[in-house]
Amino acid sequence: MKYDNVKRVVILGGGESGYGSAVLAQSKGFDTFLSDAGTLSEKYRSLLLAEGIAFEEGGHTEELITSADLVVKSPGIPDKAPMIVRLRELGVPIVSEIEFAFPFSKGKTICITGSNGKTTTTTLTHRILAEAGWDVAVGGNIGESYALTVARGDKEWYVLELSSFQLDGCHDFRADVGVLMNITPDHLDRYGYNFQNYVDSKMRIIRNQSSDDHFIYLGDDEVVGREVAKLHPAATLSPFAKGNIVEGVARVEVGGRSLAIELDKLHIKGLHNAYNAMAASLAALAAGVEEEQILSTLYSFEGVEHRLEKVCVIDGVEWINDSKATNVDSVWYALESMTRPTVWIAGGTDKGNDYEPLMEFVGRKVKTLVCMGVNNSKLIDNFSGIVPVYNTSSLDEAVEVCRQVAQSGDTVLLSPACASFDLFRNYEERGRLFKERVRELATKR
Ligand code: UMA
Ligand code: ADP
Repeated sequence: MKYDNVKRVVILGGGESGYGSAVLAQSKGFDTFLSDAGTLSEKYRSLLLAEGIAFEEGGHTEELITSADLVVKSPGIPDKAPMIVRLRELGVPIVSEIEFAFPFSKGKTICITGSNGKTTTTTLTHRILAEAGWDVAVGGNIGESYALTVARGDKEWYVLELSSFQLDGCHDFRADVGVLMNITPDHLDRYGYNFQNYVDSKMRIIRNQSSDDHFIYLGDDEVVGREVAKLHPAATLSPFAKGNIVEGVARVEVGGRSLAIELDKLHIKGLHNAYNAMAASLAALAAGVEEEQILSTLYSFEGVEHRLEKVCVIDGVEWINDSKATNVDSVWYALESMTRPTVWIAGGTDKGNDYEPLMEFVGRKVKTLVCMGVNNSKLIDNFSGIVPVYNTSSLDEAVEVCRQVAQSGDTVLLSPACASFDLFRNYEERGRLFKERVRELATKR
C-alpha cells in the first residue's frame, strides 16, 4: 500500500475538503490531526467532535504539523502560505485531498475540469450514470468532497469536478475519463499572474493517463488545442466542437459508438450548453452507458441553479438568473444564447476584466445595461455611449430600474461578469436574493 510508512497524517484547512480528508484518514487508522488557521464553521467543528478527530483552530501550531509523515492541503490554501513554505523547506510531503483519497478507492473516475462549465457538465454526467442505475457518487469541487464519499463506502464510479487547485497537489492520481471544458484566464492571482501556469495546472488532468483511458476536450479552444499538440496525450482523444453541430443536431462518437443530440430538445440553451451536453455524452459513452439512456437524461435535464436559470415571466418580460457568471467568458456565452432584446445586469467585484469580447453583443442583443455594484466605473466607461447605462448600487435599485425599462418581449438577464463580494456573501446569495425580488414583483402585479 502506498501509505505503508505513513503514521501521522495532518490535514490543513477544516472546510469541506479538510473535513472529508480527516474522516477518511481517521477511518483508515492513521494518527489524524486537523489544523485550521481561521475559525471553523459550527458545522465542521461539531462534525469533527462527533467523529472524535483531533483538531485545532485559530492558527497552525508548527510542531503539531511538521511532525506529520504526510500533509493533506485544502485547495483554498495557496502555496505561498507560510506553513506550506515551511513544510516544503523541511521536505514533508504535501498532497491534495484528491491525491490522498485516490488509493483508497477501486472506483473508476470521470474527472471534469476547465474554466467554465464544470458544474453543469459534472451534474449532467452524474445524472446520466445515476439514472442508468449505476453505482455512482458525485463530488470534488461540487457538493461533498471526494475523500468523504470514499470514506462513506466505495462506489464503482465517481464523477468528480476538479478545480486547478485540486489538480495541483496530484501526482499519482489518474482519471479513467478526463474532460477538459475550456481554458480561459481565471484565478491568476494563484498562478503568479502567469496564464501558462494556470494552463499547466489544468493540463494535469491528462497526467498518468494511459491508452486505456479517455480524454475529452473542447476542440474549438485554441489553448487546449495547442497543449494537446504539445503534450501528445496517451489516452483515446475525443474532441467536441461547434463543427459537430449540423442543422441543430450535435453528433458525438467514441470508439465506434455514436449519439445524435437534437439541441431543440434540450432545456439548457446556448452554444456553451451544447458543448456541455456533448462533453457529458462523450464521457457517458466512454464509460459504457447505453445511448438511449444518455438521450433520455439529456432531454429531461433542467440545468443547475444560478446558471442561466429562468425565474419567471412577468408581463411578457422573461427574467433570468445567471449569477454564477463571474467572468467575461461565461457572460459571452450567456449573451450569445439570448434570443430577445436584453436588459443586462452586470457588476460587482471586478477581477481585472477585459470587456472587449462582449462588445459584439452590446447594441445588437443588449438594449440596456444596468450596473449593480459598489463601484461601476469600469463598466460605465466601457459601455456608455453604446447603449443606455444605469448606475445602481443595490439589488433593489437594479431590479426596479429593470422593471421600468424592460418591455414585453424583452429578457432581463443577471449575468454579472464579476465576483459578488461587494454586495453579497457569494454568488449563491446574489442569485437567491435576485429570484426573491423578481418573484415579489410577480406577486405585486
Ligand atoms: N485555511 C487554513 N490555512 C490557510 C488558509 C485557509 O487553515 O493558510 C482554512 C480556512 O480557515 C478555512 C479552510 O481552510 O476553514 C477552507 O479551505 P478551502 O478554502 O480549501 O475550502 P473548503 O471548504 O475545503 O472547500 C474546498 C473548495 N474550495 C476552494 O477551492 C476555494 C471547494 O470548492 C470544494 O467544493 C471543497 O474543497 C471540496 O473539495 C469551492 C470553490 O469555490 C466550490 N472552488 C473554486 C471555484 O470553483 O472557483 C476553485
Ligand atoms: P463552473 O463550475 O466551471 O464555474 P458552471 O457550470 O457552474 O461552471 O457555469 C458557470 C458559468 O459559466 C455560468 O454562468 C454558465 O452559464 C457558464 N457556462 C456554463 N457552461 C459553460 C461553457 N461550457 N463555456 C462557457 N461558459 C459556460
